[in-house]
Amino acid sequence: MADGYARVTGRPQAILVHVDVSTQALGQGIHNASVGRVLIFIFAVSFFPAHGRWKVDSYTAVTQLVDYIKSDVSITTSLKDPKYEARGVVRAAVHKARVEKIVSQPRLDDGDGLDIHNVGSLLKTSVADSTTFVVGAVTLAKELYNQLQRDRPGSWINCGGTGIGWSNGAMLGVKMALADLERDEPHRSSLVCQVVGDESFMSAAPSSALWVASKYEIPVLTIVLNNGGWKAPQNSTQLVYPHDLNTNASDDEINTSFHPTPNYAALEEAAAGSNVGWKNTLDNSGTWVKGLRVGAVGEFREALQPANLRVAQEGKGMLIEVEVTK
Ligand SMILES: Cc1ncc(C[n+]2csc(CCOP(=O)(O)OP(=O)(O)O)c2C)c(N)n1
Ligand SMILES: [Mg+2]
Repeated sequence: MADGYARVTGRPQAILVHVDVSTQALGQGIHNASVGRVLIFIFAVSFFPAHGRWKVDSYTAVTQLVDYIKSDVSITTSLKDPKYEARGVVRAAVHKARVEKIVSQPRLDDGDGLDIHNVGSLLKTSVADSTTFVVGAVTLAKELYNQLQRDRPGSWINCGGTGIGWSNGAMLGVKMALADLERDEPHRSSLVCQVVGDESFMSAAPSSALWVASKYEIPVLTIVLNNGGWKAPQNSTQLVYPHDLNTNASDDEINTSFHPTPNYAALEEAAAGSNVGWKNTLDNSGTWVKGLRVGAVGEFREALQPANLRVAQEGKGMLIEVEVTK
């Protein structure tokens, strides 16, 4: 954007980016701007001071910690103190209460809106346990995770860092990898379901990923969580400025709104070369992909049935845009 602005006006625009992921995402733009001798001010910012940083996957970290605890006599002796057993009992009770609360959150009458508890609960009960979720759900990820209650390792795949726009491509790789692994098991074909925030979806050239899916017939189900744009920056700003103007600012005022929102369902079909928008017909029964928009529990429930059939059994593509309520 700043590049195009400067080319027309000759004046530089300023852009603010996070260090790390966003500066990496800028790479190609910086190259183009520098070769084109275009003026741009780039401010790379980070708010995360740290005493140290280590890279390790959670399984390895927990295993190392447990091994260390078990092998250290002074720790194992202290752990025999009854206060730790009492603490264990309390923790078990807290966990039970937490799970009960999660289960009590969805409101699943047909006319109810689609908050993230409802979305997660409907997904959990509508798709097979063998489903692999590829997730780029940002502010909605925690509640989604709580509702889905995945207990099979590898059935919830999230990007390692904080860079958005990872899941459109990743879901295709996940599906292709699973298809390879399942090649000798003719009756198994796991559903791969991408659940992605609207901006995370848009920021990663969705038309390319969706076109690749249709071209090479990689059957995936995409759920776009349309919550009107970016929510994460508003949340982060409030953590830094809990009492300032931002607290009552609308999404439009802080420039994070996606209204009017794109038509994600049509985008899915258009990317795969359907006639949507070209011919005055909504009949796309013959196309490889299908896009739908849902705004209530009953509609989502209804959409998930053909989604399962289409993607898991017929091996075709589908996208469901969910209008998420708070
Ligand atoms: C490559 C990259 N660019 C920018 C950001 C900064 N960023 C973090 S979350 C976010 C918005 C995400 O929006 P959406 O996917 O709709 O999720 P929501 O916040 O609505 O839950 C942005 C722009 C980032 N993390 N990674
Ligand atoms: Mg969003």
